[in-house]
Amino acid sequence: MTAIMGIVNVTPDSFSDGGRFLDADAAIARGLALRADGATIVDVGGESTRPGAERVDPAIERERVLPVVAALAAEGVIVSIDTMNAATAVAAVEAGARIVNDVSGGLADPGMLAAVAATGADIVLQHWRGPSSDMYAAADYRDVERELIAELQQRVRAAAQAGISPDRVILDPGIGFGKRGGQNWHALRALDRIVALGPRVLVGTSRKRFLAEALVEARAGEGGDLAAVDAAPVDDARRDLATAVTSVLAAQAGAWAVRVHDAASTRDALTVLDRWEHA
Ligand code: PMM
Repeated sequence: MTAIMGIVNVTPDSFSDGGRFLDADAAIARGLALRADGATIVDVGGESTRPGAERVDPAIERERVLPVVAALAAEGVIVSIDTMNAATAVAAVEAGARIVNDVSGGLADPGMLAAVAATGADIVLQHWRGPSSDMYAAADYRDVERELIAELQQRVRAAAQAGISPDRVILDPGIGFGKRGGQNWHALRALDRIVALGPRVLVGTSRKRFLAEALVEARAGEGGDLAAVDAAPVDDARRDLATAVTSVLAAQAGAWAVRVHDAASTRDALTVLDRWEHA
């Protein structure tokens, strides 16, 4: 069955949990609660990648994440570290993380791939075209699906050159990263072809803006007011329901894991899929 990666953002400005888990103890408790709800992996991040976000000092990032990584790993949780900094990745693996989740696919820090190669950890290579501070500047595609696949293949080759074999690689289409609303649906349509590349595939749609936009558009009808997404935010319950549906679709396309804020709703949805497929 497709695995669930639960999200613990240890940041003051994350768009999804608004800094509620800044305190290390609260973040650890959140990680354990995610496991109880069905997450077999917990992804710990100390730097927001929200569109428009500025970079965080790597020392502050490490201060935020390392106690959480160490405590969750000591509890037997499979921890992944969400970072674009090689030094943070290495320190987190030393603290017990088994997966490095680099949303830049090794592009933000030129030392990342070699550093991870030496640790023996697995690495998530996400599709990325530039920093969050200028996220949509690169959202210019002729053919989203074709370009996405070519750029992911390029990252697999770069990882191999740095000494990371494809069986240690997890590919991610980078939903919301350098992609506007509709482009995200095209990226998801390419999932089965991304799966066919060989490495495991992770998909992160959880609570993202393109889902909220779709829900608002559907209610407003054609020509609906997209500014309404900001004016009357789609609440987390509705976003989690939409996320659970995308989790099922990703699982059907062959995804190895889905990255979510609410593990319980996605676990229920994946359980229904499992019964459907194995009746
Ligand atoms: N999305 C976010 C952060 N990290 N990592 C991976 N591998 N895939 C994603 O889609 C992804 C990520 C942004 O979402 P958040 O701030 O709600 O965690």
